[in-house]
Amino acid sequence: LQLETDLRRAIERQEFRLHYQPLISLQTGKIAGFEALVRWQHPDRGLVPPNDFIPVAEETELIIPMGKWITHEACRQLKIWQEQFPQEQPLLVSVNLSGKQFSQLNLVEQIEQTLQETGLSGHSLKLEITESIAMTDVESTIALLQRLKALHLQLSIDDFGTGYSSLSYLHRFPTNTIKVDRSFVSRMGDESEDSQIVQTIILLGHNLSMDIVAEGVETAEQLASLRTLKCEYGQGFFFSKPLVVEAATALLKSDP
Ligand code: G
Ligand code: G
Ligand code: NA
Ligand code: MN
Repeated sequence: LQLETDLRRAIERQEFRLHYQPLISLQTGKIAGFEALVRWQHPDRGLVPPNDFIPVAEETELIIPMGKWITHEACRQLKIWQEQFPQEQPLLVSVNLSGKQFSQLNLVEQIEQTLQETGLSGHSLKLEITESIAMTDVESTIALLQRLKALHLQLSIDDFGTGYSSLSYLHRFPTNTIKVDRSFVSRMGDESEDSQIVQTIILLGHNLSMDIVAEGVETAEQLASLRTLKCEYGQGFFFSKPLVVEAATALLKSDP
């Protein structure tokens, strides 16, 4: 209950911060964009990680105003980076949606308004929903994803491989990207079962015309295997941990 009170106050006092983890194109080695990850700058407890407050924010529906702020802030910051670092393929930002947000009635209108207010193109915003959320009510998922697609957003299935996917539905999702869960990537190695799983997910995604993001890339060996498997993007500590804005800006400056 104390946490709930604190969370309410944190929204008013604007105590949330976004960290940005680079998304790397495995073909070029360049930064293609960032995943925005929320943290709570608590006055007494310091920087609180999302796993310590997102579940309570979900239960109390405080995730709705919080999520609105997160999307707005990520779009605002990305617009600044796009102007500072113009490139042929513009930088994109990826934002995580919780289950409660995904069933929020005015989600599409809210995102449309955020794009208008920040001047960011819908093409540059990617929304991540977990496989479990996507599969909860497949018909409403498809309907909602289609409405988001109409705003030109990019859509991603997060933590793929950890939930129950009905493959017969996957091809009906108008998603651009599958993110391979880091539990598979971290156990990749020569002839390991997990390498085969990653390979299978990549082939499946490509057959459905989706790009693949491998999360949790931590070693040069994992990177080499993923490149051999024609995985499009990678994210993970091998490239960079999530960064504060200033550090991400510095990284963009030094990106070849
Ligand atoms: O950043 P970190 O690895 O601590 O994130 C832990 C979990 O919190 C991840 O599952 C991540 O998806 C989730 N998370 C991080 N930022 C956000 C956010 O902005 N919104 C939601 N809904 N979840 C987030
Ligand atoms: O559930 P989700 O995929 O959104 O989780 C993102 C979280 O994963 C981030 O909070 C980040 O801190 C964490 N993360 C990112 N890269 C790595 C990595 O290479 N290894 C590990 N162990 N965690 C990572
Ligand atoms: Na994610
Ligand atoms: Mn994930």
